[in-house]
Amino acid sequence: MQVIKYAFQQHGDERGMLVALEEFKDIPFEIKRVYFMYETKSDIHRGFHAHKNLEQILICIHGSCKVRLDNGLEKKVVSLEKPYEGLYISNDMWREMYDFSEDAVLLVLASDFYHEEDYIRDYDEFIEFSRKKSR
Ligand code: T46
Repeated sequence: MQVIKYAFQQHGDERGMLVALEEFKDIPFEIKRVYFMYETKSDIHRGFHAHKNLEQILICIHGSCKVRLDNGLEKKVVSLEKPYEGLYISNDMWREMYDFSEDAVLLVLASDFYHEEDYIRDYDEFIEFSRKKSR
């Protein structure tokens, strides 16, 4: 399984750091939605779904968290600990976010608006979906 983790360009000077993200340049898709999660308790696991079409980039802009990715054949855990790191997640990855630090803010850039019907929330359905895709 290929994990795509970007290290975005950091613009730093004596005032501090700045990261700028532009669609189709730093981010490989049109950014149609931005959301973020914070105050996630350390024992909480979120996600547990894949998507039919959505592409996303996850950036832990403060604190840290882990993401477990599962493509139906393999699983990998990725740590997000730096505000300039972005994890690309294609639609066909089952994802789980966990191990949030108390101060974690997880920012997500998404290629589409929120559509509940785009979610695959049943694991067996996800396995069937990924098998059909790889046929
Ligand atoms: C994903 C992972 C990384 C909205 O109303 N609009 C939105 O854009 C989103 C993302 C959520 N919501 C509502 C739906 C739920 O009532 O916010 C509530 C929490 O969403 P959810 O349980 O889907 O959150 P997570 O953390 O399980 O998953 C989210 C994204 O939904 C998902 O697409 O890939 O983060």
